Amino acid sequence: MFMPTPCDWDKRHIKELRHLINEYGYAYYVLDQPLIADFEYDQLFKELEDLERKYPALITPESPTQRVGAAPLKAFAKVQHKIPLRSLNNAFDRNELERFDQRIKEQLELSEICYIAEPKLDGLAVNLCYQGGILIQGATRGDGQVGEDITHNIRTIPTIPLQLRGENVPKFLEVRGEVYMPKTAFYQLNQEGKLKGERSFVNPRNAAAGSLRQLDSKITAARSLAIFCYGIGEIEQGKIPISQYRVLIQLKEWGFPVSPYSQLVCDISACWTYLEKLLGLRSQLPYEIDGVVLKVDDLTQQNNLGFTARAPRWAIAYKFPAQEASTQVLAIEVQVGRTGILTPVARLDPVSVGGVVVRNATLHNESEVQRKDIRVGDKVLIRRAGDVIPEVISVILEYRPENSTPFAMPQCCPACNSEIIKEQQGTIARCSGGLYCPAQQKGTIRHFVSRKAMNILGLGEKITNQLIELGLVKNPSDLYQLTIEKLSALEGIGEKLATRIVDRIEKSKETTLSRFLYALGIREVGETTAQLLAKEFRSLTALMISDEEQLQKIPEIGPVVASHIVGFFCQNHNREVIYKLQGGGVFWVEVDINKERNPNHLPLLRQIFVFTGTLSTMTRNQAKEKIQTLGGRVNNHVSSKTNYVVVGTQPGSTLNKAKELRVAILDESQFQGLLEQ
Ligand code: I6G
Repeated sequence: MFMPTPCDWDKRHIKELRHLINEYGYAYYVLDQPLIADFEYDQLFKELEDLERKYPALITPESPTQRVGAAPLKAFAKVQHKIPLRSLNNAFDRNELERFDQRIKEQLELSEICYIAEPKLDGLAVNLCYQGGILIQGATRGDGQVGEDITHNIRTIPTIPLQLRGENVPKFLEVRGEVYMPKTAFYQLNQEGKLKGERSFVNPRNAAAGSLRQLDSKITAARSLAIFCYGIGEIEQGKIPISQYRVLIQLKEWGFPVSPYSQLVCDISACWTYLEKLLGLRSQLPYEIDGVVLKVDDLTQQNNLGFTARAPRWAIAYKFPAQEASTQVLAIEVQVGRTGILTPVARLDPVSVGGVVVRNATLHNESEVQRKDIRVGDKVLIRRAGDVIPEVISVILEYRPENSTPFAMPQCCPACNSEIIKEQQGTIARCSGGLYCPAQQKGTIRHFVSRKAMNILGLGEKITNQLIELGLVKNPSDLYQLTIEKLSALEGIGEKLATRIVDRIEKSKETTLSRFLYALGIREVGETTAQLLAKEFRSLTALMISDEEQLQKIPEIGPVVASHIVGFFCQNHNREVIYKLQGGGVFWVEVDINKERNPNHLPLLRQIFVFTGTLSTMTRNQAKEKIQTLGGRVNNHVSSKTNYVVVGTQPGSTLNKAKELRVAILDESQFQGLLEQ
């Protein structure tokens, strides 16, 4: 086979390309400050790949193109760690932290100690070895003395440097860190697994562990793993920093990602403040943390304190309340939602999870219950993460009662006895009763009066249920026929409250087209789609007479949403409700079409924005209004259709997702600049 010979220019160019790719990758992944546009980065990468394909003899293991290995391994080799990876002692309350501080002060005979507080990621400890600055080995912690060689998988994690940056490169170096899977990647992985009928991972930590223990590195490469590094093990012919704070700076200079939340705290009460702050942030972080690690900052002091057999004396892990707990399923009930979907819900023996008492957990749908084989009487592991509804992760089969039976969905709607129709290969069960079904009526009314819809405050669940059960309200238009007399006849409502509710119903009559469309509760038409439809059609009549083809001309509207919209307006009873609502006084101001359609007024026409984090110069609603007046839209979730993600302080997982999808990222001042332009 003909092998072209590289000239000096090719060799220099390959070196230069690798350097640039590493620099830009470091700025993007580690510093979070992209220096070039994504497509420019992709072009450089492709250019390097082309050259390496042309001159394979010039490929080196540390080249950024060489992260994913070719042949899968047969087994993992064992690795003896040069310096053991120890455990940490745990603390579960403030007292234990204070005792830790006291012990250290006594042992060092000092009255003041400076600590460094670092988030404790719920991931997997790994050890990375660098020889002459080149990554030569990555290993799991194992039992602390002997781990497994997972170098081929470690190399696929984009934020782990294959070659150290900077000046101070030791002859040999061990770096310790925690590999984790971001929450979004975890949910996506389980979602994809579910579609393929695979078992789901219990939590991001298990998913990260499963991904690192793959013999085929191509699988690991597809799993979006990341790392935060926190320590140095063995170091040969290199300068050892004088404090943990300096260790973190040095790690960053070598190119390792280091948690942005690490902080020096100079007494135990400052540590407590840090801890409470981080606990508050916990649900917004794009990855799971299970506590805070507190370390004596000064490395000489650390040396003087030394180790017990198991753990360093100079560090402690404060554990946050668990997000998982075990409890018993007392019953499985089936709820009927606004659109008739039946959802099985587990009623649980109340249990505290992360400081909150959990009584119910969603079981999603029949096939999910069958897949996990959850039965009444089972002891189950449940999980509560952030604002997400608690979920049953798995059944602890050892405790299953002998006489338990598998769960089966009811044959008829539990609220109205109507026939149940199965959709989407049987995964969705829907009541066919429509607005005849009281459960769907209740859901419809609750949605109609909700804050983002008609915003009728005071009409809570109890009152709505009574109104429906007494037959006073069957559909949203009946709300506008309510009087003070009718309302004050209900249980628990005096004349004062009735007057207030009637007043609020009256106020809700003046609304906007988008709110009204959202309030109608058309399937798949959420707040954003409703705003989109209002903007595109300007009038309700125009939308009501539109067909699926016309609707699908709007880029965000696909065939399913289009068919739900057309289907909704085709139904006589829906049209009747709309006319009655308008007859009852509901109105909105039509927009001046000519002004809005002039593209000079709409420089952000069809541009989709997503916000993450807190803006300092305006509220999100103010920003949203500005974007909308310039023709743009604001969505809640980032997707490949998003044009810009605007990042404020303490951004959430959206930022990572935006990076994954390579969506343009604006900080607040860039966003301001765009608006002013
Ligand atoms: O397992 C660990 C997680 C995080 C650690 C650790 C850490 O610091 C942020 N630090 C030490 C010293 C050890 N394990 C032993």
